[in-house]
Amino acid sequence: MSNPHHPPAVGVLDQGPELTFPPGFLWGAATAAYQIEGAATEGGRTPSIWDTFSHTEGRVVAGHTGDVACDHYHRMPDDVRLMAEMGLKSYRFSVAWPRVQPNGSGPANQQGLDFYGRLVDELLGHGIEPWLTLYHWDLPQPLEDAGGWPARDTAARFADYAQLVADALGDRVKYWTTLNEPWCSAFLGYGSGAHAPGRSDGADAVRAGHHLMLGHGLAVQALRASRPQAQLGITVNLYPVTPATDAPADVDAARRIDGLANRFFLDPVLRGSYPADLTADLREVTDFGHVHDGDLAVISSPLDLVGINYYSRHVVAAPVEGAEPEPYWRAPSCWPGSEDVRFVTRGVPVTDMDWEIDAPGLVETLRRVHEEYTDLPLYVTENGSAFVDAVVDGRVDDVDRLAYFDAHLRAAHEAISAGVPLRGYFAWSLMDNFEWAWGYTKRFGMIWIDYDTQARIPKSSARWYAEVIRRNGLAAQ
Ligand code: IFM
Repeated sequence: MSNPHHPPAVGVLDQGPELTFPPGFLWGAATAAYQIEGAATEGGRTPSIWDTFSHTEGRVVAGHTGDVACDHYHRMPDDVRLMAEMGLKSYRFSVAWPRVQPNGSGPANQQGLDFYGRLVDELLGHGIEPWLTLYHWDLPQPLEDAGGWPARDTAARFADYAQLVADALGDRVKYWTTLNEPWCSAFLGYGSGAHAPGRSDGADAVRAGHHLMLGHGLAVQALRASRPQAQLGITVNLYPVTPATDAPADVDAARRIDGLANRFFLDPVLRGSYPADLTADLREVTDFGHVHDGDLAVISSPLDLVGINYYSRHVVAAPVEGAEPEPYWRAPSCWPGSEDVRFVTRGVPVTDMDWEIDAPGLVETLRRVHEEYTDLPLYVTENGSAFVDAVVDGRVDDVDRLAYFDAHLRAAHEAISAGVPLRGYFAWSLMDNFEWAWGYTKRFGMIWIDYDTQARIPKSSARWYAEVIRRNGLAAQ
């Protein structure tokens, strides 16, 4: 086993004093529409940028697509039953924009809305709080054809779509996330091109990031007006960024990457401004002429909560001659204005994504957001790990994933003890699914999916998590 954190074995959680979480802590699991639903051409759904991208040769490992995925669209009641058996208090899912508003504009597609209506009712019927994400990367293809997120109009289209969803589901859904991980949509989608729509232009990536946040702000205003009881937030993927050494050049590299990865979104949304050092770093890339008067006031519209997705840490250094080729998320084109910063591998244990396992980084991240940015309730809206799993005698004993969750839940508890108003935690992911450019080759789920038969097998981590939820905590080590 490659993970140094050895949690108590499944079934022996009953010993020792408890690390108890606050009453009402929202224990959940998360998924996203394109990653699990399948039924890509059913019920009036039209193509998104991920349909186009995954059907383009060479974009996704082994030519995998989300056409069928976990077939959740047809198996939804069974999947909700599995959630209930785990004792989940909440389920975070996303709505596929092209399913409910084909082509990204115009009237709603009732069949699409009905699917999510049935999902919400099924969840509520099992006592599970629905947590709805409006945008988890599936932009309707016609909107991309009209310019995509680098085009300002896409922000207005997003707010219209948000309103359609709120009109249909706002009577039953309390928790709303506008965007999931806008860094990925902007910098992987339009910077490196590793994600859909696969474009690669630094200025477009920066514009996309701004218009995503503008769409978020417009959607918040629309939802706030029509659904005043709703709890509204955004989900950002954050990383502690550490310089490899104390050398000033390494410290400056960390400042730059922190600017692009974290502060690019945190500052506009929570402070209503772009950081001055970031705009200076991007001077060669864009003059920020796409930022109109009043945009930042819209972007910083008041929220009720902040969602944080945490997976790993970035360790960076000043450039050196002849640096090695980098994995996709370190590609220079992801980091306009900082292309020559070097990402450093420390040799600590990694997941199957090659992401360093760094649970203390979760404490750092949560404390930073609370101490530097906001008193709002925080939620870990995603945290999890890919590992290579195997079915042995009908069971999947995913000890590494279980250890990852265990270590990060201890970190979450530590953050709460340090005063962070952390109100919930969503494991990523409920089930194995389509891991974007990696297709089905990376497994993040607590539930194993057999993609040939669509059989589901709850892994050891699912049973362990069920026990954590039942006792609202873990045994202290
Ligand atoms: O699978 C993704 C998810 O869609 C967004 N957050 C990170 C996960 C793991 O890469």
